[in-house]
Amino acid sequence: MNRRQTIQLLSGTTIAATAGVGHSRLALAQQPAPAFSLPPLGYAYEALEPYIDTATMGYHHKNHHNAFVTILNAQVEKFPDLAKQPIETFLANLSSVPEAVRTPVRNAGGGHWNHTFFWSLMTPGGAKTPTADVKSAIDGAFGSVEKMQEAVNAAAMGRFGSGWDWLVVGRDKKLSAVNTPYQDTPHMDLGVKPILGVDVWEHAYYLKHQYRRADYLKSWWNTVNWDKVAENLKKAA
Ligand code: MN3
Repeated sequence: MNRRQTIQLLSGTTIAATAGVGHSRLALAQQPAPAFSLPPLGYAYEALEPYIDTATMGYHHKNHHNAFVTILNAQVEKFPDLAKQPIETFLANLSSVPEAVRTPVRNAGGGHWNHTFFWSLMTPGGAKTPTADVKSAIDGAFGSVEKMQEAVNAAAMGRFGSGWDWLVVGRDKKLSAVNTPYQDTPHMDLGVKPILGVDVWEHAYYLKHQYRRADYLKSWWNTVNWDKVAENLKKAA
């Protein structure tokens, strides 16, 4: 037995011992895990009632978001190098994504990022008002929290069809309200950093509010996780 064989034998033994048992476990361990996975919400589907209903949260997370994860993983299987960089990096540089998968990466990658961000921005029983740092940034840019909410709502109402609405830190470090079509993220064309975002696709509200996007937005503000917004602001500044 030469040195190389010894090393192989040793490492094989170690893997088998770590995995616990037999060859089937070992074979499974050799299959790489998918690059992206559906993140847990961190709260129950019913936790945001009465503002966001249980059925909407369930379908939205298990079906809509999960579909983006599945499609994104299928693209990464074709071009594994994609997963070697943070998702924000390739979303902000779509021209670097191989043309053969650019459109599904834009849609499914954007969808995965947007929804992951969105879930983290809602919480049951959170603070009803922004933290001091967030409030002072909002006051500086909009005049008041109410005016900021009006601006975000107006941007959302102005988005024809499906898309997202954002509070972002711009290149000038100031806050502004913007919207993006489809599953585009603010990193893509705008190159700005979002600290708050709301899904204004009809699937996000149709079961409870039908066509009334304004009613949904009014409800949605009650779910905002202001601690998370404060964390996002700190990171973006
Ligand atoms: Mn959605």
